[in-house]
This record gives sequence, structure tokens and C-alpha cells, in this order.
Amino acid sequence: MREPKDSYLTNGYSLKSWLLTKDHKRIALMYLISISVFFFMGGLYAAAIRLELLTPGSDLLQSATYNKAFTQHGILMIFFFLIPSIPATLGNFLLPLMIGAKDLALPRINLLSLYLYWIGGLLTLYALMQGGVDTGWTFYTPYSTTFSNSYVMAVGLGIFINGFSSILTGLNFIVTIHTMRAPGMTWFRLPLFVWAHYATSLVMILGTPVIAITVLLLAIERVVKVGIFDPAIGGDPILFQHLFWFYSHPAVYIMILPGMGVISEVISSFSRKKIFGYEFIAFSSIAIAVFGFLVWGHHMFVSGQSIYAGLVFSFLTMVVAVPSAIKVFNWTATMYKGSISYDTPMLYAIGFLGLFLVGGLTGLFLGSVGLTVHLTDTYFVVAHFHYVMVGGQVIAYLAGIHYWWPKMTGKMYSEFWGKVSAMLVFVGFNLTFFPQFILGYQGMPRRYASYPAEFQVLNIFSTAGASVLGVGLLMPVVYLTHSIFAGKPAGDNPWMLPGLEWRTQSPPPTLNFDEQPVVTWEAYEFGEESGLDLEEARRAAGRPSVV
Ligand code: HEM
Ligand SMILES: [Cu+2]
Repeated sequence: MREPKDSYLTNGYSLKSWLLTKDHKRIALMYLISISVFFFMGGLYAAAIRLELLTPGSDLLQSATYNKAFTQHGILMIFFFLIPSIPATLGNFLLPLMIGAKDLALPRINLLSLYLYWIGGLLTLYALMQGGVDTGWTFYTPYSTTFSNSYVMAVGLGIFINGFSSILTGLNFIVTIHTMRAPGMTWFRLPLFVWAHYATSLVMILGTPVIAITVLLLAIERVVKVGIFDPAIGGDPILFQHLFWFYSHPAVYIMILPGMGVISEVISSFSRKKIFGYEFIAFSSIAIAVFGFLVWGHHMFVSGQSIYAGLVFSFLTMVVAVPSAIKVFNWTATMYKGSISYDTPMLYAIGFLGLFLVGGLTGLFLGSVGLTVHLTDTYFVVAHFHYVMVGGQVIAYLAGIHYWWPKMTGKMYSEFWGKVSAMLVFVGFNLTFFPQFILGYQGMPRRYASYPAEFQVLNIFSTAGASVLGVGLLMPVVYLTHSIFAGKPAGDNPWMLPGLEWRTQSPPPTLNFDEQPVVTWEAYEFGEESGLDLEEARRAAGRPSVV
């Protein structure tokens, strides 16, 4: 295997060459490290919460501390890990490579969005160290405006600034996809990962300004006492919930669409089959982005909203589930009669299919007006959104990291440890969160440090599962880092795939391609004419045959 020539990694070693880079690949790596830090910090809070819930009494954390723990867990995980997770790292790194471009259309804006993320993140961390915040990640009024004495303003400002990072990333992706595609890269030859990011970007630029304004209004009321949400001075607390969920439901799609994009790539690649129903998957992403704006009221069924509004929101919630179901159907059909190889990314992708299905279907339970009255604010909701956010997006993110790691670093990680961690994550995850469906159904409310003794057994399962999950999530940090220094060279195209990102060197050169690529093939073209001999490649890399 030939030694990699100069690559984006060898183009300058000084701190300055990183901090002032305009290279989307370097920016992606800096994001990768930053979001990992936030992820593990959020994980520490999760560990504290699970430890507290090991016993019925509130013995480890007092209620006030417990409130801060789950609030800060949620804020770090959602705003500083999950929302940027795939777009800012894998999306940033791969979008230009996949469409045959030298970089994103607006490289300086890309660097600016990283800095905004850092500023927002540091401000939030500062607030947490000063004393933290206890409102829940949803900042519901009137508690957040009138009663809470915690650092609401500083955290709100951090989230406000971070929102602009998200908006600029979305803007950059849209401009890039419109203007930077290589000759021959037509819209319907785009990898589905790119379609997914296009849809995500639409939500980012249309939705994020709403949360920014909402946080701003909250600040105005807290400081200047203008009556916006507080009825005592002429406001309406329910208005906050409308504004918040008008962003935050679409935002759940910012948190899942990119993962769906990864899964489309991985399932097709490791089934060696053209993706089934390309157009359906592409347009279902757009449909999710559009319909996602019409269902916010399903978070407010018990807020006193009119029963007729509830019926409409319930119906629309069922509608928005259809495009996701279409995707799951098409992924399954892609695997049917494919020659499947169970490499680490594929193990994660198969895990995604099962877990996302559970997450999505239980969303339908919560979207049914009658049932949700029983389930709302219980552990059932907690289980539901963790199945989608962790079982969906985090698992997809891990699938993507393992899939493109050889491209990003030029090195192969230990397949053995990869598989072990995938299994631990899957088992640990289910052990943690499945019991919470039962707990919620039995009536255990969320957001309390103590609970009646009859709920203890299932909580012990959950905490035990969380420790397995924790080990499973820490392992990749070790073997992936190890691979950078001691991994085998991966070669340009270790999985023998047709996509453009695999047709350049690993790790890629600063300008991505040595010469301007011209696309003459369809997406996911594995046929004989593609000249991609997987068996040959696997033999050369000393990997087991798949037939
Ligand atoms: C696809 C990715 C999804 C993510 C990331 C996600 C995330 C979340 C989150 C974070 C909550 C908790 C809100 C809170 O703090 O109370 C939630 C609640 C809810 N989700 Fe999802 N969700 C997703 C998909 C779905 C789907 C497909 C449906 C229905 C078709 C759905 C229906 C609901 C409903 C109705 C609630 C409110 C439950 C209640 O307050 O009683 N979600 N979701
Ligand atoms: Cu929602």
C-alpha cells in the first residue's frame, strides 16, 4: 500500500494552522473533539442521575441538586452534542468530498460557526461552574422567568449564541449543495447523506431563529419585567410552550435526519446493493423537514389547549411518522438478498433499525390524545426520546464514525474491539432504557430525585444497564485514538465503494481531489462495470471474505 502523500493533516502542524484554518476537514476534526468533550461531560451528569435513582430515597443528590443534574445533562447533550453531532463533524468533513468540491462554499463562515459554538459552549460551562441552572432543558415559564434563581440568563445566552452556529452551518450546506457540485453530479446522483443534510439545513435556518427569539424574550422579561409570559404583568406562560416547541419539534429532526443519512450509506454499502427506493428516501427527508413544523402541539396535549387543536395535532403527528416509516421500509428492502458483511459500521446500523423503530412507534403512543394523558411526564417519555436520540442518532453517529474513520485518518481501527463496543452499546442501551417504558407505564414521573419503593427493581436494571452503556461508549475513544498512532494504513477505498469520497486519497489532500472529478455513474453503483472488486480488496487487507 502506498504511503499517503501530503494530506490535510500534514498541511501545517502549528496551533495557528488549526485555529485559523479554512479547511472543512480540519474544522470537522476540531468539532469532533469539542462535541466529544461535551458528550462525556453530559455523560457524567447522566451517571450522577442514574446513581441517585439506584435507591428510592434522595440520598446521593438533594432535590435541588438533582434538578440541576438533569437540566444540565439535557442542555449539554441536546444543544452542545446532539444538534451539532453529525452535521458539524461528518457532514462538514464529507459533504464537499461527496459532491466533488474543494471545500464548503463559505469556508470562513464555517470557521466562524465553530467559534460561535465554542463561545456559546464556554459561556454555558462558565454558568454551570458558577452554580448551574435548574429549569429543565425546556425552560418552561413561569418557573424560568419568575421563580428560578439559577443561572438562567447566562445559559440562555450560551444557547442563543450557539444557535447562530447552527444557522450558519445550515446556510453553508445549502449554498454548497446548490453551487459546488462536480460536473455530472446531478441532484439525483447525490448520496442520500447529502439529501439528509439538505433537509436538516432547511430546518436549521428556518427553525433556529425561533428559539433564539424565544430565549431573547425570556431574557427581556427577566430583566426589564415586560409582560410576555407572566400573567401577572399581562403575559401568557403557554405562549412560551408554543414558541419553544415550534422550534424544538423540528429540532428533533435536526437530531435524527443526519443519522438517517448515515444509515442509508452504511446499509447500502455493507449490503453491496443499490439503495432501494432512492427517490422515496430523498423526498421523505424533505417531507420530514416540512411536516415537522406542523406538529408542535403534540407536546402540549395537557397544557389546556383545546381538544380540537389536540385532535388536529394528533392526526398530523401520525402523518409525520409516515416518511420515517418509508425510510425503514426501504432500508430493510435494501438488505433483502444483499450480500451483507457484518463489519462494525453495519452492526451499528442494524442496531439503529431496531432501536429507531421502537423509538418511532412509541412516539405514536405519545401522539395519541387519549393515551398521552396517562403517559405524559412519566418515564415513558424519557424512554421514548432516548430510543430516538441515543438509539437513533448516537448509534448512527457511531456507525458513521466507524465507517468513515479510515477516510478521515487513513488508519484502520481494531475490528474486534469495534464489534465488542457495538454489542456493549446495544445491550447496555436496551437494559438502561427498556425498563423505563414499564416504569412510565406504571406511573413513575420524570424529574424527581425520589420514588416509591415498588419502582426500585426496574431502576436497578436501568442503572446497571447505564454502566454497561458507559463502558461501551468509552471504548471507541481508546481504540480509535490508538489506531491513529498504531493502526494499519486503511488505503483509499477500504470498503470498495463507488462514492466520490472513496475515490480520493485517505486522508484526503487539502483540496480534496488531485484533479476535478467528473461523475459518470449513478449513486450506489456496485455492478460489475463499476470495477469495484470487494473480495479482492478484502483479501488484500487481510479481512474475511463475505461470500
Ligand atoms: C425522530 C426523532 C425524535 C426525537 C429526537 C424525539 C425527541 C423527543 C423529546 C426530546 C421529547 C421530550 C420532550 C419533553 O421534554 O417532554 C419527545 C416527546 C414526544 N415525542 Fe418525540 N422525538 C422523535 C420522534 C418522534 C416521533 C416520530 C413522534 C410521533 C410520531 C414523536 C412524538 C412525541 C410526542 C407526542 C412527545 C410528547 C410526549 C409528552 O409530552 O407526553 N416523537 N420527543
Ligand atoms: Cu415533537
